[in-house]
Amino acid sequence: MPALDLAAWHLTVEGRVKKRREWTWEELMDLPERTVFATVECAGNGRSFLAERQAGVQWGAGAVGHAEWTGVPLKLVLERSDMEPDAVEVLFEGADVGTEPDHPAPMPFERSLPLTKALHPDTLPASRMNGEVLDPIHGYPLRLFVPGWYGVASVKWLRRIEVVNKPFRGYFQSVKYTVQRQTERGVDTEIVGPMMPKSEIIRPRAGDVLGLGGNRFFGVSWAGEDSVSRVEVSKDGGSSWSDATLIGPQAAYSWTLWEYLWEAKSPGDLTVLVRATSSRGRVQPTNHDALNGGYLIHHSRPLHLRVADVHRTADYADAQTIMYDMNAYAEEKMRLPLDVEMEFSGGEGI
Ligand SMILES: Nc1nc2c(c(=O)[nH]1)N[C@H]1C(S)=C(S)[C@@H](COP(=O)(O)O)O[C@H]1N2
Ligand SMILES: [Mo]
Repeated sequence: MPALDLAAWHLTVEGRVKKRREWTWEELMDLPERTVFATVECAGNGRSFLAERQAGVQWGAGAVGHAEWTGVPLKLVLERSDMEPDAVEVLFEGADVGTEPDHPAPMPFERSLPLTKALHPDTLPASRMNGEVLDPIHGYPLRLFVPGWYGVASVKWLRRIEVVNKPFRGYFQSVKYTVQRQTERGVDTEIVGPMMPKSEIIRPRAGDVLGLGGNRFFGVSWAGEDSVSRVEVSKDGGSSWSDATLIGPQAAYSWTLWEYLWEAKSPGDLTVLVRATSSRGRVQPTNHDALNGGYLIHHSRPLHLRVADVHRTADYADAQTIMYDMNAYAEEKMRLPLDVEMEFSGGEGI
């Protein structure tokens, strides 16, 4: 994590541009800002749940979060440098330099974006998260923020932008952060980009025992650049599905809260799955696609529960109670720096 001093800091814009420029913090802050609400997930989130172990950090479910991001649209910054007509991508460099086990030579963290995404008005070099100056760990003073894309695209400690006229193939988008895709020509390699539709059940949790009568499930679903239009719950491992109720706003880039109320009539074991459908009709799959390797882990993960022969008395049909519980949950979790189940994988890299 580089320690950056704002007085000495500047942002260089160079490459295939007519006007190379070095922005000071004050100059950049003079441009109009924009605010975007977005959910961001690490492309390797959930890796520890895969049947076949994949190299990298063994994330549990928690490498995902939602925040309000504020910054100057990248488009405005690029416009002031006047890109050459042969520009095809924009490359972003962070100030952190390091090595990986399979890359012993020191390298900065670098990722590129296609022009369409780089010039989208919601793509921001962000200076604030939830209205506050970025924490050093989240990229102070400036990070690129690419809504709807896996976290790896959002380069922290941004210090240099280079407009390039051929596709960039750096370590973090050729050796790491790629998936395989079956095409007519054979198997192609694709760079990890937009986030896939996915859901997490917040309550109940694995191993919880439900009671006879009313039971409440709640969680979140997200769908990258799309909004979530539907969430379904299965209690029989995917044979039959019922609609959950979406709560609060359904917006592009943003996760949506949902709840599902269910009357348990008899005791027994349950395998619960949840699946999201995006506004563009993309549906969360039931199984992990092996071509994704250790990335894009977005299948419906089974939650095993038991219904015991006891009656629960809580009135789970009360919407106020549900919102109250969710708010209490958010309040409790919000300020924890690392609300994730995580285990380090010795020497395997990211
Ligand atoms: N400069 C830099 N930016 C980076 C990374 C990094 O290692 N260096 N990691 C990326 C990855 S893989 C993720 S998932 C997100 C994590 O963002 P967060 O630390 O703010 O949660 O930052 C991305 N941006
Ligand atoms: Mo990541």
